[in-house]
Amino acid sequence: MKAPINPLWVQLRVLLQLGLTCAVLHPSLNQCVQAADAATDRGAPGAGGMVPLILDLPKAAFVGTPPSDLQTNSYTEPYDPNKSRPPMLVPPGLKNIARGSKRTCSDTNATAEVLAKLTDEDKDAYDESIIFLRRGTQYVQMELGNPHELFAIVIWHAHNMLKVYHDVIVQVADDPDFKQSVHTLFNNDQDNTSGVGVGTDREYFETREGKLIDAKGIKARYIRFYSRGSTNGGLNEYTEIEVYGRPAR
Ligand SMILES: [Ca+2]
Ligand SMILES: [Ca+2]
Repeated sequence: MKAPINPLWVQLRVLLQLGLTCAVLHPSLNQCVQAADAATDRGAPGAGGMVPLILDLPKAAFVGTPPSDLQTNSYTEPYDPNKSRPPMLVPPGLKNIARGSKRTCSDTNATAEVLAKLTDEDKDAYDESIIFLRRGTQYVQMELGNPHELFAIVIWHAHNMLKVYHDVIVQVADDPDFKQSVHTLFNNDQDNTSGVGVGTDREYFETREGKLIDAKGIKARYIRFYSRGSTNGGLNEYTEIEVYGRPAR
């Protein structure tokens, strides 16, 4: 004789099946994301000989949504994990010229060894992958040696949790003191608390995708990256910066 079916057991079995389905789906979803990343590698030249920018993205470090008490500004882009970034088209043959740059920083405690982590290709969200700079408005600066044409810049501050960085400003110039031919490529300091100028760009949540900035082929020898802490604290963090460009003709 069959034992009577316990309704609690039925509910438990449904939950277990759902859990298994998610466990099976999850790695396949991840593979889809990886496949989408790799697809850009095979991008064929499009109109005008431009090609999709190839980016090697780190693994996501978190899932979920921002806590309800996270203080953002009216000019912060809402967090949307389902929104994928469209590929950026760039001229073919660009290199990550940040790797060969000479790096300096407004925080004089940051040694050359520490600053080397900005371009060591480690973009993971582990503590040891992130460098920590002093509180307040700070910048890291790259000297490219000779003038270069810049097309794309990608910044990963820290994607170890959902946070929004303040006063993210990217400027280029022809001199190390940023007095000659200064151009602002990105500025989300809309209340000008860093005093570099009123920005018109939006704040954004840090993710594994980093922040991609279109530099539109501007010629420059120096690049400066500002920030002023995040929704998670006053310290300034960086994981990696990539700059795609080529020597100016
Ligand atoms: Ca790094
Ligand atoms: Ca600000």
